[in-house]
Amino acid sequence: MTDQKIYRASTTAPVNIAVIKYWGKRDAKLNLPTNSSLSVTLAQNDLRTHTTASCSAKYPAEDVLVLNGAPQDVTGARTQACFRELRALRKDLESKDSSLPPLSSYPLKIVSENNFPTAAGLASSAAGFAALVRAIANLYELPSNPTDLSRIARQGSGSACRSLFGGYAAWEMGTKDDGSDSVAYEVAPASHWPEMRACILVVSAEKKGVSSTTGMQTTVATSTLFAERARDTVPKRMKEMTEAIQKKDFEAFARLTMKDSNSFHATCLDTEPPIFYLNDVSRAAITAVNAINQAAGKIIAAYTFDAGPNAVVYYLQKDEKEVAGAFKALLESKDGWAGERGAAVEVNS
Ligand code: 2P0
Repeated sequence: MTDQKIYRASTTAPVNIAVIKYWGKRDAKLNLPTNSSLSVTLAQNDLRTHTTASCSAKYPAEDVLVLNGAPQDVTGARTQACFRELRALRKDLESKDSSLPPLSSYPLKIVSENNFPTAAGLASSAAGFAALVRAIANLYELPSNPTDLSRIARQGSGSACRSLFGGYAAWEMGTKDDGSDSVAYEVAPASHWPEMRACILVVSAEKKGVSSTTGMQTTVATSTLFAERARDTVPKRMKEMTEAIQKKDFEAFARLTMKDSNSFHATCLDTEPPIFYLNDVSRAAITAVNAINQAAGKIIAAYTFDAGPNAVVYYLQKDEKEVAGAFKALLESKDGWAGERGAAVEVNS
């Protein structure tokens, strides 16, 4: 008799915001990067993807993925790579234990919900693929640890490998052609530096103009600044940032975060044709952070921008009044920052 059961597992994965940025692939098929990167994971409750993976012999034959209520194409190489790798691991378990139900041969149904705007430069693909991979790994009862899973999630979206960790996570670029050493690991848990806070200024919740995948490959092909960044700048900063986090040295963390965001956006500008992710409101946020730091007489706030105009500002809880307070005043006073466009989301990291 056919197995009538529906097997199910749920998980959530958080958004991560890089403080040392990933930009550039040396292998576009396997999502192998041209430099290592390091991120801070935002609090699970605030910005996350919730995913339920299920499978059943009685499901229609095609795998299904539904995101925020809308069916998605699952035939793309990235999603297929994740499904294929996870099924192979499950099949391996099944071949060793004949009492296990043959879930690897059942159609999958994945249902995901984001609680933040998709494709607005808020790393939705990172949380999305991390949650998808972990939900299926849980469904298949795979004995994999987060670093093992990060190798699979990376093939869905590069930055997804870092969202399998809380706190501070690094993605080691690796050197092997098969990508087996291009994985993420924990630099420090969130509890190591519980005073860290992040404030997100949603300048625009619209889909970005140039996708990361296209943008970064054009940068690799045309920017001379980029080559120096990948070769010299980032390896040095990875070490310095790791040390800043280990020592809980906020000034060093903040300075490196802002420098690396500037360096990443400089390589975008050095791309042919140039890529502009920042807009006037983003630049106003940079000016506001500089003014906050100047007024404090030291660095108490750090901005960073991904492939979009939204600002993420890091600060310590003790400086909440000065930092979040200054932004609140700015949100209320400046034209174009009112209402939805100026929404500030505060998160613990
Ligand atoms: C990062 N970004 O490190 C950098 C900083 C954007 C700027 O990772 O092609 O969606 O799926 O591997 O991960 C955005 O790129 O690109 C990104 P794919 P991804 O967070």
